[in-house]
Amino acid sequence: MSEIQTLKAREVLDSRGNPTVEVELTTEQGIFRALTPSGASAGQHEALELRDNDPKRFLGKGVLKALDNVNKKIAPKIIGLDCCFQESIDTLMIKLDSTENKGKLGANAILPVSMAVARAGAAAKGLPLYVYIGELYGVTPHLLPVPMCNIINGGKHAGQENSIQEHMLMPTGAKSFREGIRMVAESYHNLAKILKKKFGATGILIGDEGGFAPAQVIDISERLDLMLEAVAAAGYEGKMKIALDPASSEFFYDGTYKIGDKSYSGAEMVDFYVDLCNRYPIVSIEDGLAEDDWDSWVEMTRKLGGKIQIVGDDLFVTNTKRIKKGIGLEAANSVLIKLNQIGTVTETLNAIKMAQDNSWTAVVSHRSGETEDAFIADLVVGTNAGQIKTGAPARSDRAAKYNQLLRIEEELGGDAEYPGIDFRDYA
Ligand code: 2PG
Ligand code: MG
Repeated sequence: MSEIQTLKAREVLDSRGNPTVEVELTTEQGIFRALTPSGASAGQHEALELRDNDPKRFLGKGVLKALDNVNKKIAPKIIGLDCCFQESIDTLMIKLDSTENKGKLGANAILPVSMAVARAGAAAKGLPLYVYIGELYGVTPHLLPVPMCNIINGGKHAGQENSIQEHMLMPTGAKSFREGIRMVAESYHNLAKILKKKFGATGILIGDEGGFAPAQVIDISERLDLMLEAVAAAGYEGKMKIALDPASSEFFYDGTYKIGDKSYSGAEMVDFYVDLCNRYPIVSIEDGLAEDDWDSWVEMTRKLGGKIQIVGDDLFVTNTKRIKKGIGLEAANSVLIKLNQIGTVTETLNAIKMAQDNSWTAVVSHRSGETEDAFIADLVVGTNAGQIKTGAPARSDRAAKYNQLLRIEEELGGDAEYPGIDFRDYA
């Protein structure tokens, strides 16, 4: 038994310079902190991120109400409880909130408490966080993830409208996570050289997730050609696959998708992806279709699901109700996992479990607004999920996760496994 002695929240900054919630919890083992990330292309069905909407502070983005909810509503209920009771503490907070979408307390108040409780629980048992998460989840962690590294940022993350959001490299030809990260970092630096040469200083401007955001390159084929040129220049031709997150809810208007100056119906979007997959080594497409365009999702999975991974992010929002619907409809074959879309560690583990129990993959993900908190690195290994999406191999908000994975791989030693090209077989 290790009692939660104190719990308090403070307002700190995220990677975009917006306020976010940090929680600090103490037990006899010490101080445990956790920070909440924040999305930009957030789905409509996500749990609520509570903002103050006071234009005098942080342009309305302050989180003082969320702090109050931690300090005055959650803390009195949680102090004195055993930090090893993750599920009952999460359930208690869900009940205390009592809404479907964490609408009263805010997911940004509940989640960091849930994460800090997990850290305290791990310390109480004397375990590294990923091993403790493995205990909660019911597996022995051994699988390092294949990273999806976003080296060209578009869409909202780059201040662009009607543009594909994420262009990612997956080092599937690596033998280990460490080697994979090196391959990606070297390709990233080669891309910088190519962009600088072509476009000068504006070619290497950076987007929210640390990837390059060259405003001159809007066409998807041109973007992918540049990426493959960088991969070849780094000497990794054939060893790297491509994953995309168009985040298409952002360019979906009344039944029509708009990319650049072109318009597409749902069926035409699917054909657009079929054509791309015939021309490029694409192995995964996330949110190729909008968050409620279920019919087009079913069509895309029918046409491409045998060949590539079809990942639902805004479609599922880490919510088992929506994932269940997707499984029933065969609307995808993979779920993106974001802790703050649902708001507790327990519900996040349940979402991963539902995916894996149905032979779907689960891709653990960061948000575009991140912090130094690397919880998702432990989460992805703790569930043997096998894939992580956490931005470019640059900027400390992104590198923090990759660095924690390097530590975990080292610690696992001979027990560590890297799935490489077989990343979908581990579901
Ligand atoms: C996404 C995410 C993370 P955001 O769409 O998958 O890459 O972006 O956090 O802005 O929703
Ligand atoms: Mg997404």
